Amino acid sequence: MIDFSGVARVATSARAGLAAMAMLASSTAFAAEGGVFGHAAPGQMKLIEGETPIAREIDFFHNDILLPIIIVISLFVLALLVYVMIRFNEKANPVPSKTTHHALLEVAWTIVPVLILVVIAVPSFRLLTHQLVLPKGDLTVKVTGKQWYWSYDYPKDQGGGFSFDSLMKDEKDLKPGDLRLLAVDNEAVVPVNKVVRVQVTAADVIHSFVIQSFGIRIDAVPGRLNETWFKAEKEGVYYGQCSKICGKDHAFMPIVFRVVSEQKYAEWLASAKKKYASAADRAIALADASR
Ligand SMILES: [Cu+2]
Repeated sequence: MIDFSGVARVATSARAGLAAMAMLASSTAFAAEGGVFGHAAPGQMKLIEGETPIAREIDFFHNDILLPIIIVISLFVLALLVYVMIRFNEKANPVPSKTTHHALLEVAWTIVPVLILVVIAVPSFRLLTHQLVLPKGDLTVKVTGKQWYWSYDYPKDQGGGFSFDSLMKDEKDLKPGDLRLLAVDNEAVVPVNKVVRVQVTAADVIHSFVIQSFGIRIDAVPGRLNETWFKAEKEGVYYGQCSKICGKDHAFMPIVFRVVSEQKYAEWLASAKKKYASAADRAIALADASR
């Protein structure tokens, strides 16, 4: 999905001119590298669209199984209520029946909901199994929730051996193409079409690591390592957010994963190793100096 917020701004702002054109140009350049996924669109009614097999299964379960059943049940209950109001009001039915039990009716309204739940349980358990039985991973990334940002660890045996913090960009630091409240200073990067295992924990309070386009929602709990996975099939930028009320800046700890080709990932690994290793060295040097 391409971000059209830049286009909307052109239409509404009289002094948009050059700045907006620059924004459009850069967002098309951005789109050429892959899509932008996981942010709400203007007027959006449905879930954010899924971009992995699991996320699509969630979409199917919600849109094609749960929603039709919910609509039918709601209409049925509404019809019963309307019927009761018309047929059994005081005027239409002055002498009420004294019936208190009806065996067949009671059996029916117990059995029918059970059958509905059994029908829902089959795809529900299948989906849960696909989510919770982790396939063999090509790559593991460890994510730690902190008040109020995320830290990412790339293990050494996979060419990593560094970690970095990822903080939301201030409004004044936004570059063209950056989404307000979603863009971060350091994005996590993963290769396309690889099974990425994500280990999630927290350092202070409970957070929740959610990237809806990946179909991931998992709690980040201090002292506990939760694990989930995704396999991104398209290159691009995927946005997520902390989804547990975790403190005053809960709304300002977005998650950004950039999915790139394998070659670009290798390039990023090499540069990230230098960038974040030197940052870690500096921190150690500072700590030593302050002793
Ligand atoms: Cu949080």
